Amino acid sequence: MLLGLGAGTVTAAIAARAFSPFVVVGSAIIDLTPGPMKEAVIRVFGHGDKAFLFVVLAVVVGVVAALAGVLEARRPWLGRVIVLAGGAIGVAAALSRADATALAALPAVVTGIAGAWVLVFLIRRMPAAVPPRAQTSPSRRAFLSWSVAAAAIGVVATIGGQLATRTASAAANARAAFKLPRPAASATPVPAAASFDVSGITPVITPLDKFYRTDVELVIPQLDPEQWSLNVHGMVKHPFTLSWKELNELPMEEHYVTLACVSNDVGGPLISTAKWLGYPVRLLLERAGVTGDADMVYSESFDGYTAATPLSAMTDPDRAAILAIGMDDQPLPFARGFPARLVVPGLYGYVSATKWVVDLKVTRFADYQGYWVTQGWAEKAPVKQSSRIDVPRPGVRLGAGQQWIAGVAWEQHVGISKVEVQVDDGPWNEAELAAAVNVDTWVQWRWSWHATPGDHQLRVRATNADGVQQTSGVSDVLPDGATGWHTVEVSVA
Ligand SMILES: Nc1nc2c(c(=O)[nH]1)N[C@H]1C(S)=C(S)[C@@H](COP(=O)(O)O)O[C@H]1N2
Ligand SMILES: [Mo]
Repeated sequence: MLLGLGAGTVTAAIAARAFSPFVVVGSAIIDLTPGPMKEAVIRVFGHGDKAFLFVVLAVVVGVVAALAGVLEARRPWLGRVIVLAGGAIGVAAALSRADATALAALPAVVTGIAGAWVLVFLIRRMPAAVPPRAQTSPSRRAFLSWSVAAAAIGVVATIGGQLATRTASAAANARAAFKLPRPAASATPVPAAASFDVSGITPVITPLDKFYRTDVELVIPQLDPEQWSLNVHGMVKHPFTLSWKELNELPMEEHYVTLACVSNDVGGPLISTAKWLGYPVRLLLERAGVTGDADMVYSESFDGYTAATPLSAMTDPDRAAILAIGMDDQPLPFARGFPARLVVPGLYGYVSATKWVVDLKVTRFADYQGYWVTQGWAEKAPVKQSSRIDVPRPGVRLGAGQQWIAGVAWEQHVGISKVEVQVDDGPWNEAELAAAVNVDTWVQWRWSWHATPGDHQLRVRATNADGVQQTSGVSDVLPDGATGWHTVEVSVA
């Protein structure tokens, strides 16, 4: 039983923090306990009320476990059924929580299965009958050793899992209590003219829950900001470590920046825009004093994920490369790198946007490679000029007559000056461009099409602020980003 609970607690720490078997069953008991009884317990035990509950639970679990062992030894199956029924109670308790997630029941399932399995394992190793005068027969000793080992592993796993969960909730509490500092330099507000009133068009600022996400972390890390610090070192005169408190006392800047993933296909969804709050990396590097022939900043997350960013992009006073702590007026969500991440306009995320960043090393491209570069992606990866049709959606049936063709176009840090739309093999038509928020964000466009019955191909291309037209040449996302003109097929009735 201890081993089952340990396995369940570790599962909870990894996959469903709030749903460790003890916690869900305990919470359900609290919910089911009549009010007067609850008050009596609190009166007697005060702040020890939860401890009292857990002691009672532990005793009940111990008695049930002993019973299951005795029964399983006599009648195989019966003990297992009892253990699995215990797991089922845990599942029911987990699913009854208001905040139950898809994985909420998993720790209890693991508890039941691991408990039943170890029960069978031990019973199989139990000596058939203990001769009265041979108390220390080898099989008896082996059985006791296995039992003690299972119990010990269970206790260690339970305590370890519980501690891991506690640390995680310290991070959640810290994030909930954290008030973003007011920006010393606010972003220019998004002009009304940046958004077209076209149904289905991509909003110019992406709602937080719609922002694309890519990372290699299996479980969303929850770092406690009090434990966080940023180490700035390498080819610098004055290496230093920045604490969370120090970071928050620095004057923060707000910037609207579009972030793009190199894995985004032409027309794909892996690109989004947010308002970021952070401190310029350039000023951190100034404080450190870059020396020698450094040409790269090697950023590392707490778990060893890395990115190599050109030093010039980090030190350019005209490029808002920031150590971000806020996203759309909120502390960074955990999935976005809380407490801090990098945002560098104009570079694909894999060479710039390290989340949960804890280390900046000034170095040389010749000496280090970022995580994805070792997997065959390009060393230098500026975001490629592109445009996307969002309206109409591919394959839809439209009515004949006036229809909007609309979408977004971007070349971060350069800007877009023109978007054109082509229907089938017809002429290119200049679309209307919405106001740009700034050169680091995408821009909306729309063109009013007189749709005629039949099947049609719609195609889009952009021209950047330097007059360079988006290439029609098709290239794959590997190694440094996709190119080509986004084409959508629709039929008009
Ligand atoms: N620690 C860490 N940071 C990371 C990644 C990662 O896997 N781990 N992925 C990068 C990639 S490939 C991209 S495109 C961006 C995506 O940021 P987002 O998930 O906030 O959209 O984060 C970057 N930062
Ligand atoms: Mo990415």
